[in-house]
Amino acid sequence: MDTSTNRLRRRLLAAAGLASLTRSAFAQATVELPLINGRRNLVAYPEKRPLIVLTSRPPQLETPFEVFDEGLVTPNDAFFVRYHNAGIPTSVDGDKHVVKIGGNAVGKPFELTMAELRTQFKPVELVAVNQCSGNSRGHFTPRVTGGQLSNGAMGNARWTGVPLKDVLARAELKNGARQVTFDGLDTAQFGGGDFVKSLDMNHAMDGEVMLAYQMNGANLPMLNGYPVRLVVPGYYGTYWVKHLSDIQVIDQVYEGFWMKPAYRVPDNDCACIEPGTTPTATRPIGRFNVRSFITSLKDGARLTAGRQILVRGIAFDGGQGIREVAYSTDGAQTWRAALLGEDLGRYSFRPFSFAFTPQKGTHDLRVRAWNRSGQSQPMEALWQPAGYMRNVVERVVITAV
Ligand SMILES: Nc1nc2c(c(=O)[nH]1)N[C@H]1C(S)=C(S)[C@@H](COP(=O)(O)O)O[C@H]1N2
Ligand SMILES: [Mo]
Repeated sequence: MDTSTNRLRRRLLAAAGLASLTRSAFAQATVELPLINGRRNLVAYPEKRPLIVLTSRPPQLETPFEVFDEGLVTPNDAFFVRYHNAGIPTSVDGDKHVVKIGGNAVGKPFELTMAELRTQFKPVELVAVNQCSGNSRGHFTPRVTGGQLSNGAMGNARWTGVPLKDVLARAELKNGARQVTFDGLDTAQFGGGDFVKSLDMNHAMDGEVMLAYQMNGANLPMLNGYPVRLVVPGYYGTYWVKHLSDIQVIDQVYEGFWMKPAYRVPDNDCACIEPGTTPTATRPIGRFNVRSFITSLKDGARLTAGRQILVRGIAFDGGQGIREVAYSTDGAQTWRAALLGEDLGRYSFRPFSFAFTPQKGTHDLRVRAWNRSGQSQPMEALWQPAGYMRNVVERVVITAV
């Protein structure tokens, strides 16, 4: 029997349900990055788990740092996202998409569908880190303008695709060929210029630069460049053009906005200058410098005194491969060698670990990597006006109680 009490109760329950639904739909999960003004929203974009939002138009999403401790390869749904212009594609028909190959240094312009790209060339696979030039920019002191990123604008994936060299081999290149330009489907809507990047001819033909259509064995997520993107192993993400649609081989050095004045670094050995000064000469940003991070401990963590833990981390560089990682648990006074883990190739994250038994008190942990040509990381952060290429020896301070 439907008594008035029951009816009332049902209505109350419905109202309560609605209230809790409303709360969960609108409650905003946030994270606090270790930066001034570091509070960010966590939002799940299509094909992505909740990621750290830097901007929403266009989406710029950072990977929560814990992800790098989950495995050596960054899952597609956690991989960071970077765009410059607001006109990004939100759906692309992979069966109709074509990549055009042309330019004034090409004898025979042609087009490739995705099916042709997949079937007419021999596919290659490579594990490689993609890292934004501005990864960690928010940690610069003095601070610099630009996206205030912490350390999550990087990721390591297994890329499958076709060497650019094999594609260009069909284009009847002319002797005067000097550079290759790359354009994707996104467009500039508020000025700034279409996002177009270029590589020197010998770099484009090195056999490693790749037109990738798979990431970790699946189609590229839309936000990471579906259906095909450029992969430039060892080089900063700015060259890894997404939704690739137009390749041109040209007889000169391309100097569009995103090659000049954007994405340039001081033209000296450290790619750095005195804070607050202006570089005398610049060059296009190039390969990654050496970096290493502890992934299993957060700065400020509390541990149990006297109990041994295994500290884990990752290191990478611009393609020489990591030769050694050293660690210090006493604020850089003494160093020992960490144990290197699985080697997925010289462009991949390289895992390392070391055992540590903290005594009661505070401990200043550092890690420092060397690559196979002896390059390493500075103990004090270098500075440059665009906030690119940060690679200081990181510090994680823990307390054991
Ligand atoms: N089409 C297109 N490709 C692009 C960009 C862009 O704005 N448009 N940004 C580049 C930059 S600066 C970076 S760091 C990488 C980031 O790759 P991801 O978004 O897949 O992580 O994409 C590169 N490719
Ligand atoms: Mo970038």
